[in-house]
Amino acid sequence: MTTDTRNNANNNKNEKYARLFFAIQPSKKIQKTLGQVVEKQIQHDGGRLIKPENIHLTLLFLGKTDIDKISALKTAAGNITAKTFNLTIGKTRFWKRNQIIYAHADIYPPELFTLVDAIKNAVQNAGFEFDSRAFKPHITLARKVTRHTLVDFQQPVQWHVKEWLLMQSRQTDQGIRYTSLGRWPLH
Ligand code: 2AM
Repeated sequence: MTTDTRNNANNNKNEKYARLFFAIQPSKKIQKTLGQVVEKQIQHDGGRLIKPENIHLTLLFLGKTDIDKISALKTAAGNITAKTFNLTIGKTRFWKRNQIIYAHADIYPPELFTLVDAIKNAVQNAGFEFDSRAFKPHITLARKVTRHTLVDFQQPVQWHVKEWLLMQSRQTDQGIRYTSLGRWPLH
């Protein structure tokens, strides 16, 4: 495991809780490409684009977590071994109820679901609670969207996923900011 100490949630002694989730995050290049996919559409139809640096796929949302428990969470996560996998992202979809546009992979391979199950088991065994709703992989590109024209990428994006992260979400003056508290390689 590598710990991103720069962004350690314990740095700020005034914070007792952190809003956490596990995720995979593509390279800056892929984030930029995905960020541009619905840019024009949002300018035309309305909605709020996700900043490219915030583009990710959530594996497990934990929500409000006591910061004193983060090291136990990282220890549990560090015991997981899982395999690398590839995602080919070739289209967008509209999730009407959530009012989001998200990028969608043609196939979500079994390794992704195995990783999510391993994270769920590990954090549950370590005494953490989380929403038990079924995992529905998606990469949110825009929020507060009320209509959408589906985009088929001319050239699908190839994402080789080789690590996963523990992320903290913070509301800042500049909007939502995600920082990584830990990252673990896939093998
Ligand atoms: P979304 O993109 O579909 O909104 C950080 O907030 C990440 O956690 C986002 O990817 C978000 O998914 C997800 N998230 C936020 N609240 C959640 C919840 N209550 N249950 C599951 N995932 C959530």
